[in-house]
Parts: sequence; structure tokens; C-alpha cells
Amino acid sequence: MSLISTQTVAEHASPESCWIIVHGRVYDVTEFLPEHPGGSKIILKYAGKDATEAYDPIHPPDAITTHLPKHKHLGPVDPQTVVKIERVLSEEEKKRQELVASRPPIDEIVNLHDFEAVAKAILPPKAWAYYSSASDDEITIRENRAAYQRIWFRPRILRDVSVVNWSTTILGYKSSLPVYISATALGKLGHPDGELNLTRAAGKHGVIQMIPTLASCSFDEIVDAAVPGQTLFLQLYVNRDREITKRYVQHAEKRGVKALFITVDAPQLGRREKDMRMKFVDESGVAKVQDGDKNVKKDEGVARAISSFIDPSLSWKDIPWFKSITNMHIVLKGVATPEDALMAYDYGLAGIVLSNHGGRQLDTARSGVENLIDIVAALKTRGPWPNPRFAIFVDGGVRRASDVLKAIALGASAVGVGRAFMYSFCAYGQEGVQKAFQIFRDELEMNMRLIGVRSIDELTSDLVDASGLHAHVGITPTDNLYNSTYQPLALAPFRAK
Ligand code: 173
Repeated sequence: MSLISTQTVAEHASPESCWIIVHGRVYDVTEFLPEHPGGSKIILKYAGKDATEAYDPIHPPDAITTHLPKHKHLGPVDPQTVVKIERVLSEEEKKRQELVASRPPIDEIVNLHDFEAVAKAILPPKAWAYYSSASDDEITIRENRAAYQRIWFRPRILRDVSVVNWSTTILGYKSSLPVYISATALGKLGHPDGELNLTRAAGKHGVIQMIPTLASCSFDEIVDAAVPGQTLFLQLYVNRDREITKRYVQHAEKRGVKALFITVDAPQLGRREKDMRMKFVDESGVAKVQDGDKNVKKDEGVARAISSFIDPSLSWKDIPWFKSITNMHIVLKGVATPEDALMAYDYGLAGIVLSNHGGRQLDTARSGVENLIDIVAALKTRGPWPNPRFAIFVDGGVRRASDVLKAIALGASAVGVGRAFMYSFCAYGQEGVQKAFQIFRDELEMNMRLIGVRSIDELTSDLVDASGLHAHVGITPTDNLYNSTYQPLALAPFRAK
């Protein structure tokens, strides 16, 4: 195949003929412009140019090759024509890099909040805004933490806790922790290795990872990074084109993924205002809110821009179809009521995740751990509990082993942790994730001894007092560690004309 010069590429810099370079190869994306989930405007910004740097954090490497027909792959760029441009760092970026270099040594990290504080300081503002944001007034994201603080322990004494063991099984698969890594999108916004940090750390430590549909690394890259026998689950956003979903699910099963977690709380993406406001700021830090550009989609942040493929018509009627295309365990992620929990059970599914999507979807949705109480009570009406054929998981706001133990005592099989593991790799890469596992182990050991349990199956509801959990008003202790990482929403800025 002949080489294409960068000068030739530069001649195709319009909506009528739009070529871009990604990873040293030239693509004609003219006809793809209207179909791009993130809109055509962002591609046109790179028309006739190298788009790799903007492409990488948002797309898996194979996205362009699989979505663009072969005849639009024009060939490799002529390296002799590539002019290396010296990047000029903004003052803000220079400061950020200084902070990265001077971040605390990992030995000084003693809890999961510390990772979040470091991540907040060193992440590019857009990444922090996207990761940390939650919907509307961010009431639910805070309630996810507060709910755990309304549950108190009733510890038992004199039970010989010289040996304690926190390993367990999750959907029948061994796990060294009663915690799994929940799916979070776009890992490369926060670290060049993205989700692979999680896969590698999980492989070393026998922890289960749920691969996100919208990972920055490709699905196969993640599976290839796993060690033999490492258990992986898959989080699924259901595509409007069911053939795409079918291929994806069946490919995952073929590659050894054990369970499918179908996200059911996001028929439309929540409005995350921190993320939305970031769209208004260009590279020079100038707000674009009032520049009169009609094409700037002012109501979309990173996530909304890439979520248009998600099918809002998904319904219970689709469940038999999922069961017909895969033998993996099927779990619904984002269940919040006893009514829906019973339906999931009656449809013969393997389980549910009581989740509010980390507070990023319906604001003032209750916390998963609060919903757990009513949902366990409802499932008990279907027969003996715990039921080995149906698992309940909880996620949202988990930062301490004590949170994990409370959820399990109230009936959860295991607990999902998303942001906290993500922040740990944003701050320290794979080593950060391993340290986060170690912190969970240390806290589990201490808390289990202090509660008087030797193994996960000894955690029962009489070990906690959740009588205040449903009280949504009253005195909640100030959560200093969390409060210092929680960033308040900002009001719209005033600007002189
Ligand atoms: O919470 C999210 O940000 C999320 O789930 C998502 C959904 C679509 C695109 C990107 C992220």
C-alpha cells in the first residue's frame, strides 16, 4: 500500500471530504460524520490532521477499524512528511505536572479517601469533572456515603477471632475479597494504561473485575491482560442495533467471561453538571458559553456525547432474548425496588445489583444499601434465603471495609466498588489498585475481629442496627474525609459582553 503524505491529508479538511490520521494511518470519515456518536463537530476539528491524541482516551484502539468500512481505510501516512510539533504546555498543565511529580509516596496512603484526594489534585480538570460528577444536585452521591453512617454495629465478643478469612465466592467464582471491581467508563482519561491497571492488579490478587462496555481499552486488550483462570464479568450497555449487542455478548462468552451485568438504570444518561460545564471551556481555558456558537451542544458532557447508541426501548420483553443468546449468568445492574427485584427473580436471572449508578443517574434515588432491606424481605417470600440461585449485590459509596461488612450482614453477596479503584489507578497506576486491595484486607481483618466474625458467611443481620437507615432527616455526623474531596457545584459564571 502506498504511503500518503500529510500534505495530501491536509487537503481533505472539510465536511465534504474529511480525512483524519489515527495511529499513523489515514481514514476517510466523510460519510461517517453524521453517525459519530460524539457528533461531527469534534471530528471536523481534526479534519486533515492527526487526531490520535484526542481519539485515544475516548475510544478503544480498534473502534475506528471495526466501525469504518474497509475501503475507507486509506493506508499508512508517510512518516517522512510528518512534522513534529513541539507541544506548548499551558501554565495550568505545567502546574498539574508538578503536582503529579510531587504527589505523596504511595506508602503514605492509608485509606481509600486518600486516593481520591490525590486524583482530584493531579487529574486533568476534564477527567476529574467526568469521573467525580453526579446528577443534578448530587444528593444521591452523598447519600450513598451517608447511608452507611446510619448503620451501626452490634459487635459480639469472646468468639476466638485469632484466624479470620474474608475470601468468598461471587456467582460461584472464587474471590479473595467480598468486593468486585465495578465498571467505570473511559479509564484512559485518568491514566495511560486505563482499565489494564485494574485487570493486572486483579489478576495478581484474585479479585474479580467487571469490564465496562465503554472502556478506553478494547475488550480484547483487557481479556488478554488477564492471567489464566482470572475471573472477568462484563457490564453491558444494550445497543439499539441488537446484532451488535449479540456479537459483543457472544464474543465475551467465547473469551471466557463468566457473567453479564446488564445496566438497566440508564435509558437516558443523567445530567452531570460538572461534566456539562467542562464542554464550555476550550484549551485556553476560555468559557465558550456566550460565544454564540450554535453548534456547541451546551447540554452535553463527555458521557452524554458518547451514549447515543444506548437503547432506551430496552424492556422486560428482551430478557428471554438475552437468555437465548448466552449461557453466562445474567444480572441486572441498577435495580432499586422489591417489585423489580421479584421480577428479576421470576424471570430466572442470576441476580441483581442494587445500584444508583454512583449517584450519576436519578438524583434523590435511595442508596442501594437502604433498598437492600426491603428487597431481601421481599425475596424471602419466594422461599428459603439466602438462595444459592439468586445473588444480590450492592454498590455506591463504599470506601471502607466496614461498609462492605454492613451490606453483607444485611444480605448482599458481595459489594461493587467503582470510583475508589479508578481513583487508585489515576493516582498510582496498577500499584495503586494493589494498595487499595491491601487497605481493604487490613480493614476487613480488623473489623471482622472487632465484630466477632471469622468468615464472610458468619455475617448476619443481628450484627448491625439498621433501624435508623430509612430516616432521611436528622443528625448525620460530618464526614470530614469525604467532605474534603467532595467538590461543590458551581453557579453559572457572569461575563462582561
Ligand atoms: O456513568 C457513566 O458515565 C456511564 O455509565 C457512561 C454511559 C455512557 C457513556 C459514557 C459513560
